[in-house]
Amino acid sequence: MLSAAVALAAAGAQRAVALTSNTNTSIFSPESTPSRSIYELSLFVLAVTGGIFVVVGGLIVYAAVRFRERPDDDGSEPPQIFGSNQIELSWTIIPVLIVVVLFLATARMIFAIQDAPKPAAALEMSAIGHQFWWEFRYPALHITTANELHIPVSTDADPRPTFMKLTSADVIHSFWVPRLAGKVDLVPNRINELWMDPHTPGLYVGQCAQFCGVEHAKMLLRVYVDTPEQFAAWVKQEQQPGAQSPASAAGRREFESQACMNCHAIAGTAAHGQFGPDLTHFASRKTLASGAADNTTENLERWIEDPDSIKPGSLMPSMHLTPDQVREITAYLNTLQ
Ligand code: HEC
Ligand SMILES: [Cu+2]
Repeated sequence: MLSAAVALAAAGAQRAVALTSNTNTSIFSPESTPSRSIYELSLFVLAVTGGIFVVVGGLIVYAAVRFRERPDDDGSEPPQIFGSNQIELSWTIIPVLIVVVLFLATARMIFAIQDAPKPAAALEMSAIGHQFWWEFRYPALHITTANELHIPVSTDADPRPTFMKLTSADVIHSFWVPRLAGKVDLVPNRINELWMDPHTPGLYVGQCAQFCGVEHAKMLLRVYVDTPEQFAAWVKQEQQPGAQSPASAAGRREFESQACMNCHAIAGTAAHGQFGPDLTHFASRKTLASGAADNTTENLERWIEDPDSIKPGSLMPSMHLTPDQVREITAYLNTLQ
């Protein structure tokens, strides 16, 4: 009985750890140089403002206690003092100095992050925001993918930072994976930049941080930081056309004869649409529609039947397909590893 309870508690704790380690979006556990600089600056600002809070709060408490009303008070006002150059100068100059220090520390850090040199081994790629999903392109590697970003781990021995250019196809979005880098907006007709050099492989999550329409809250981000071997394998896989089995030929025909192909691209097929996510390796993604649901057969069928049942207001229409058509297309998409 007791051991069962202990086992249950342990399982619960393990699950909690698994959940927090996968969904940690705390700026207080940085894993990359820019986010660490931001974290250190935030501690400095917290220390300065915390010090001010303690001094001001302490003086108020001291004054309230020291000068409280006592039974033997005669009820008269204490002596009133008007004008003191010394006091007025000190409460002007000290805050100005504090603000100048905070400003300089922040400006120095911003410039240090922006001016970081780009090593030859850096990975260059770009992110394009869409309502309500992310497009990721790696021009030098000839890869286009969506929603789940893969980048290599960067260590002191083998530095491979990722330099990202950001823009938008429609409205302003914002890329924020708090453990990896500061928040950077994706603005139409403008290219912003950010870089990150994650030191530990794993999954880092984030989300669109600028309200961009009804489904903004379901525009999540997953960044997989791969070991060099994993990353090389991922690149190799992405450069192939999606594996397809003869058994899914009916689904492929269906996909190519519906409007799907006007909005989606699948390398090696007639589908070259650009409006929606590239589906060439859709089955290798863990989630569907920018993290709106797990990528399972059940969810995928539901999505194809009626995207709004998972993401109300998404820009993919329901195509009113028959259950057979949905099943065939789902089976086909599931082969796109
Ligand atoms: C009018 C354009 C349009 C048409 C037609 C369309 N889609 Fe989409 N599709 C989109 C958009 C836009 C998204 C992204 C939605 C989001 O995440 O908010 C999407 C997302 C998806 C996704 C999820 C992709 C991912 O990476 O998570 C799948 C799968 C998908 N569509 C399959 C289909 C299939 C199958 C058809 C045809 C039956 C189809 N789509 C027709 C625009 C379209
Ligand atoms: Cu957005």
